[in-house]
Amino acid sequence: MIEYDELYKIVQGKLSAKRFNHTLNVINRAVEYARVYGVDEDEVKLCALGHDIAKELRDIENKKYNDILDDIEKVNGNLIHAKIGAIMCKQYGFNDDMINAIKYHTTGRENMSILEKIIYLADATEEGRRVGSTYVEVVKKDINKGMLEILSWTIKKLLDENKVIHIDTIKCYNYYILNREN
Ligand code: DGI
Ligand code: FE
Ligand code: FE
Repeated sequence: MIEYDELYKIVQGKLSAKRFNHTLNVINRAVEYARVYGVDEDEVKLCALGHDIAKELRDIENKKYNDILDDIEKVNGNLIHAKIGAIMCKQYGFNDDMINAIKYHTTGRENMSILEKIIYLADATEEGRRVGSTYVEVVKKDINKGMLEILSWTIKKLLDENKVIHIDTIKCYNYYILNREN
């Protein structure tokens, strides 16, 4: 697996200062959650560092990956980067759980691992996220409640903006509705 410092330089080289700063904020938030939930901090840090690696690829580079994208992903700039980022991180030696954390960090999915949830939630609740960051304490108290709150907020926003909703986003939301304890 790639060393943290090596990936740091690669990611820094691919992202604008603003997006890289977001990535650093996600690392900090993800480490906070990893400590609460007893998850391997080294894996969490690498995933957080790599999660948006493909966010600013040029269209021509994205085209190379057209075959692996579904119809919704092909037309939605926000969704493409997670799938392509997962492929790139596989090349850096990420294990399957880490690759899935990158792959599903935008939509979520049913039955996520604890690492997948931490990356999804750290991304949504880093300190630069005006609304998202208000959910930090909820996440630390009950990670599944945190997932439901963030998904519900995201889907409402997508509806308000008449955006396409990916099936994984819906499945993820339904999963937490059907499995909630109260
Ligand atoms: O890459 P980031 O901006 O850091 O964060 P992200 O990967 O979570 O992507 C953020 C955007 O993706 C956010 O504005 C919500 C949007 N998103 C999440 N699920 C869906 C979605 N957009 C569409 N169109 N459909 C979805 O199902
Ligand atoms: Fe992202
Ligand atoms: Fe992000």
